[in-house]
Amino acid sequence: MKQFTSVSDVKDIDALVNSAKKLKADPLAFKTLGQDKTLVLLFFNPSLRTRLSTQKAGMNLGMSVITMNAGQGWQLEFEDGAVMNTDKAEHIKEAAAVISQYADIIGIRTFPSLTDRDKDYQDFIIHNFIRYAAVPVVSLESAIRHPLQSLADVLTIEEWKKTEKPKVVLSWAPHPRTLPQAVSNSFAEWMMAMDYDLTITHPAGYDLHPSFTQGAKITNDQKAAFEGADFIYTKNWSTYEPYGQILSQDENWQITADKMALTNLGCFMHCLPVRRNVIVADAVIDSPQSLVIEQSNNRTYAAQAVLREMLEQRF
Ligand code: SN0
Repeated sequence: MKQFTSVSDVKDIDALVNSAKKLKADPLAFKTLGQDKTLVLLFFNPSLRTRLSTQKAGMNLGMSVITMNAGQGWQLEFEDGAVMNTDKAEHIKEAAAVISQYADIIGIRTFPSLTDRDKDYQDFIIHNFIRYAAVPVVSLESAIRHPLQSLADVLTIEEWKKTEKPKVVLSWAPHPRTLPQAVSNSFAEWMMAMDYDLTITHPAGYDLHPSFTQGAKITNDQKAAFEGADFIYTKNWSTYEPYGQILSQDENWQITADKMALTNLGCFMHCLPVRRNVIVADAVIDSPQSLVIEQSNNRTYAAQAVLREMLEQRF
C-alpha cells in the first residue's frame, strides 16, 4: 500500500480488517517490524484520538514516531508555478521531499476550507503531499475522507454485529459549528464496500456527494430509518450544495432514547468528539448500547494494520 486515503486504496478489505482483529488480540506480535523506521505525523488541524492512536500504533510496531503541529509556523504554497512573494514561505515540492528524508511513512491531517468546494473535493493538500513525497502517505483525515476512522468503525461493527448483513443507519444530527463531510463520506463508502445494508437519513438539503452514497437508501424520515436498525452511526455535517452551510439546527434530530427504542436493540456509534445533549442525549451515549469508547480503542488497531501493510511493502 503506497497510500491510504480511501477505501479504494485497499486491495483486500477483508484481509485488512482481519489483520486489525489479529493485532487487537496481540498488539505486540510485530513489535520489531518497524525497528529503525520513522513515522512522521503532521497535523494541520487539531486531533486527540487520531494523534494518540496512530502514535500508539507506530510504537506497537517498534517505529520511532515524530509528531508535529503543522501550519503554526510558515504557510505552505501548493500551486504549481506560484510566484512566492506573499505570505507562503515554502513550496510543497520541497516540504514533502524534505520530510521524506526523515520519514519512512508520513501521516497528514488536513480539514477542508468549506469555502472552495472544487479544491476541497480534489483533496488538494493530501494529493500534493502524495505527489511530492518519496515515501507512503497515510491520511489522518483529509478534506473529504477519514479512512482510519472508517476502518476502525468497520472493525467495531464486525465485532458487534448479530447478523451477516447488519442494518446500519448514518444519521445527521445538529451541531453549532460548520463541520466537514469527511467522516460521513468515508463511512458511507466503507459501509458500501462491506456490503452492509446502509440507510442515510438527514434533513432536506443535506445530501452528500452521490459518489459516496450510491447504492445507499436515503431518507429525510429519521424515525422510519431507525426501524429495525442494528447500528446508529451519528454525525453532523455541513451541506455539500450549497457548499459548507448550516441549513438546520433542528434539535428534533438529536439521538434520544425514544429513537433508539425503535431500533433492533441497536448500538450507538460516533467518531468523537461529540457534543452531548446536542448530537446525542446523555442517556444514549452513557448506555450499554454506546460503542464510542470501543470505536476509539479500535483506532489503534486500524492504524496498526495500515502501517503494518506499508512496512511489509505489500503493494
Ligand atoms: C471533526 C469533523 O470532521 O467533524 C473531526 C472528527 C473526527 N470534528 C470536529 O471538528 C468537531 C469540533 C466541535 O466543535 O465539536
